[in-house]
Amino acid sequence: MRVLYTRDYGSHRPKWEYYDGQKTEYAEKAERIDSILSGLQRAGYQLEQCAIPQNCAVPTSLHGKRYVDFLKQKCAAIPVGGELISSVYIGDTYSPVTHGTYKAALASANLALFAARQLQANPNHAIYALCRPPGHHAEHSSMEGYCYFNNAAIAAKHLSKTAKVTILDIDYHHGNGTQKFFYTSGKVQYVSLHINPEIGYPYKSGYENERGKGRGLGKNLNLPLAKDCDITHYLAALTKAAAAIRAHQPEYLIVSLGYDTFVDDPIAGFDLRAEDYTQIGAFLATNTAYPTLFIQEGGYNVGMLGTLAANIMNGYNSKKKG
Ligand code: SP5
Ligand code: ZN
Repeated sequence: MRVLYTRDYGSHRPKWEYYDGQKTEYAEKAERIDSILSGLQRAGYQLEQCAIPQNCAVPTSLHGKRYVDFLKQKCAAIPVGGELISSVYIGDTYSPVTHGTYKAALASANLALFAARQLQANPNHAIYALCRPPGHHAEHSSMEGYCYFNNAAIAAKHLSKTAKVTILDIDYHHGNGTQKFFYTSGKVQYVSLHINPEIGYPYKSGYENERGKGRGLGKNLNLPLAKDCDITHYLAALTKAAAAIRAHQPEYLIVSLGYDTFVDDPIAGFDLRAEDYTQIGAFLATNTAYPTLFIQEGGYNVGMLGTLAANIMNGYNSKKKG
């Protein structure tokens, strides 16, 4: 298991988010990645810092050029400490634009792309890319839900030039952006476990009857789960996910990995315990044993993230062959 990160995650530090007229502390903190890095280091994993060049690839393979330019220009114009919370291309109240947002988002997207290339070069070594900001809510021309560029989708698009790919999304929230990008694709399958969107963010998508369209028909699988979902129900859903993935026969698996399924997550409502992540890791290594790229998405209990990350990776490595 290789662990890749870039230092640029720290340049995006919004202070506030807004919900139902209330201004609250921004949950998607830079310290999340600090916690994961130290948890993985404590557990004995080597951390590989990747230098992402300033002039790295702009993710116009998926996102609109005007959208990317908007983000770049707004970031350059906004003073340090400022936060733009509402404008065109800003899809909700969880995705403010700050001076350092473009730098961090671009590095996060490029880390995902770099990690995908590394996996192609050496498919036997699973990779965990500590992307921040996260990506799965970001759409073609819309920043949403703490997400600016869709890191997992960018990696999947690259890998799918030569291979069939599955994205398994185990963040607490449905990845509306990722689903949308590949909704008509027969090559990239999207499978997601998440809170029932009737009661949880992003509300607008993630329903069971969204099964894909055209060539993508049958390649989109949503497994919405009830509030307080525990490990028994979670593993039952993962078993359905694994069967669907086997039917697609992917050459690569991308796991959109969120820890907001943890019982003490401050913004979510599942009932998974720290030790359950070891089981999830072991389950994935056993039942979805493809060349795998883990991409960091959500998870907001900063103090516990390091433990949860170490548990899932230890579980994975305990069962991984080769
Ligand atoms: C990547 C990711 O996990 N994005 C999640 C964005 C969802 N943010 C909305 C959370 C809504 C919280 N509602 C108020 C909770 C009060 N305790
Ligand atoms: Zn989430």
